[in-house]
Amino acid sequence: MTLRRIFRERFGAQRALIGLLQTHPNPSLAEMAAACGYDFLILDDEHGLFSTPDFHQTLQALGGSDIAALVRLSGHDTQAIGRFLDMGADGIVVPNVSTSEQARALVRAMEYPPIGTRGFGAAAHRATRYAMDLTDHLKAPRQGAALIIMIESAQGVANLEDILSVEGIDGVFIGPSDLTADLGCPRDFSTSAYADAVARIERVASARGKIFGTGPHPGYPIEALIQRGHRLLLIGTDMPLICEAMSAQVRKARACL
Ligand code: 3PY
Ligand code: MG
Repeated sequence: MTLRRIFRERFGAQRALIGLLQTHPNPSLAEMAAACGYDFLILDDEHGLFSTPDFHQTLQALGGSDIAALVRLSGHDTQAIGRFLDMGADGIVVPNVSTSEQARALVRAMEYPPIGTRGFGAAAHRATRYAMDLTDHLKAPRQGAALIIMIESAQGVANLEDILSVEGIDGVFIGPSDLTADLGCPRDFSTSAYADAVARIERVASARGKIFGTGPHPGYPIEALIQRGHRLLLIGTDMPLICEAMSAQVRKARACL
């Protein structure tokens, strides 16, 4: 995170933000995403293959760019939040948040004591330009750090009002695959249970003034998502995107044979 690049401030603009999920640890790939103009990149510790040095080097590769670099945690490890913020992540995405107790612990992990539980190590890391920005950082440690929760279960949908009443959550992502699985119909996006869950998330997040979004999926194309108020649009994942481009190229070449 640089002082110039504060992801949360972009939530105020009404424009939708478009992002990519990166699962393969490669700083050049992240650099390419920045060059291609995505607003944000989520480096994935839930399903991705990043080691700690991979995360660090990938965040370093984005240091000079305007893209916001978020990390999706592998679970609810509150210690990991401080570590990724120390490395300079612009935000944290947390999978499958389903209760206000979980939300409270996550928010507290974003703050230093006495408000929160974040351990102090920022002075040794990129987040403060190795202590050169320490004074500013200590004045507003949360300023550069967004917290986005994912709703991926029926319990999370039912508890969303309570979850969002916890001060300090900036936005909501819907995880369509895990949510449909929890509803008993993995990746079937056509059921009324799923439609009701999505509509409820949209309604509650809007009423609480929180930015929300998801990725386009069957029945929910990007145009419909924008029309329904989604402003965090995760429009692709690195490996399927590369695979798609490769397949299209091979198909095109074969058609000429
Ligand atoms: C899901 O669909 O479950 C996701 O987590 C999308 O990233
Ligand atoms: Mg998921």
